[in-house]
Amino acid sequence: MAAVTRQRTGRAEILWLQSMGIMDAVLGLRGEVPWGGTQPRGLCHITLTDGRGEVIWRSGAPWAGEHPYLSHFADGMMAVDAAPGRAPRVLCLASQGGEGVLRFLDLGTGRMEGEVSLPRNDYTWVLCGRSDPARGGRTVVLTTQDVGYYAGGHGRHSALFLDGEGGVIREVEVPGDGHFPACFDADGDGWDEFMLGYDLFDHDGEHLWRTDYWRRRRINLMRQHADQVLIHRGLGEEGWTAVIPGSDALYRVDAGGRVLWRRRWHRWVRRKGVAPWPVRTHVQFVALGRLLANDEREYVFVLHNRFGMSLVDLEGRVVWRGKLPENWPGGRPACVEADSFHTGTPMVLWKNPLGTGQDLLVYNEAGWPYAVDGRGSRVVEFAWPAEARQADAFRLPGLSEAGARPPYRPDDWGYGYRCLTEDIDDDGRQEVLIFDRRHCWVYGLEDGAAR
Ligand SMILES: [Ca+2]
Ligand SMILES: [Ca+2]
Ligand SMILES: [Ca+2]
Repeated sequence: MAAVTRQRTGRAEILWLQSMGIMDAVLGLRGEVPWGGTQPRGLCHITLTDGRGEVIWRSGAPWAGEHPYLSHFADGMMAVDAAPGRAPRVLCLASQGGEGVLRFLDLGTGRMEGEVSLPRNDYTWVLCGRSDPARGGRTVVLTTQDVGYYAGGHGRHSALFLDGEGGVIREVEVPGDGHFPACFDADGDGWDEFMLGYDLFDHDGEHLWRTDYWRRRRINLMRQHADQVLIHRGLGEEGWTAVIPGSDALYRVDAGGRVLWRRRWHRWVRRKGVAPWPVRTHVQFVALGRLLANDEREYVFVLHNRFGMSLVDLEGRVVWRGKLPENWPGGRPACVEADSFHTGTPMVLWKNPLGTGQDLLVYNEAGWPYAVDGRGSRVVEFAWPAEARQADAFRLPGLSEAGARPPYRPDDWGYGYRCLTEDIDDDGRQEVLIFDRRHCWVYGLEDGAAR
């Protein structure tokens, strides 16, 4: 994963994490790699670079294996904390001998300042919020990713509330929590709250409320976990709402936990010789912004787990439905089947790149990224660099024959690309950073043309 910080010098710097991701990424493989145990454990290598890619420091040993390593969902395993009156630091989830740990590093030097043992090894997200802000206090919240469908899973979702030094405050059950929990000041008092799935928690882990729809219903962890909590504050509006892709439905929830609307979709399954039948789409991820030209309203772009995409307005009305195509200008690697990706962060918002007020979406789930508007029209293409070709570079042992699939998801082995949008040269306009495990390519717009 990669994360941008400005906490050290005020200028944009990028933290790069090499990690196995959740539970040492043994999920789905039942602890074994098919070619005989070359998958290492406990990889946690962090590099800080400046906006031009110059290395400032490195921490831990980089991956040095002959073959690619398996990494699953490391998207939220690192956070930066800049409490007033103290040096900024990096918080990172890792594992040590198969046990979960939380590490604290000095952001200035990369030096490890401390490490606390965790009761579990399936935490995937680290959040750091303000607690007792007058004294620079912090609450650290770790959430799990285990809903019982991975080998070795515990079958329940929980979150661990820690103080700023890693001391345990309490552990809470969060049955509907999936990915992308939110940390924000929900009531404007300067202390941060945490929305984990359909539940809002106070700074000390006290449960404040559950979204009303789920107060008297039982959440099916497979079908109804919240894959994302997107907190939205409208321009000039007081308060906030949450947009939650909840697996089989999309919700918009107000600041009191009331569902403003809930929308579901279906798609038709067609098999030879039988009548088509409908199944629910998996509402997996959303992005929110001013996504249409000459329209100041905001819209929600919905990804249905590669089965399609929708655009809805803030009232839940569908404006557009379609599907963004795959894009492999250098040729699709043989083992990557169309639609096989299922990345944690399939899309990022590109704020006002054209200077018109309209936002674009950089889509990175199906090959080389490109930028679209809210109706899926391709607006910006990023010039293809020859070194981005992955067909042979990522070949795995035993998979030399064309078309062979690697065990588990190809993107977990490094196929495909990830993206970030950030103003890394401080000129007031966001650049697009496209990266894989070897390279990062930076794109910007100058008078509407890629540079
Ligand atoms: Ca608060
Ligand atoms: Ca509070
Ligand atoms: Ca810039």
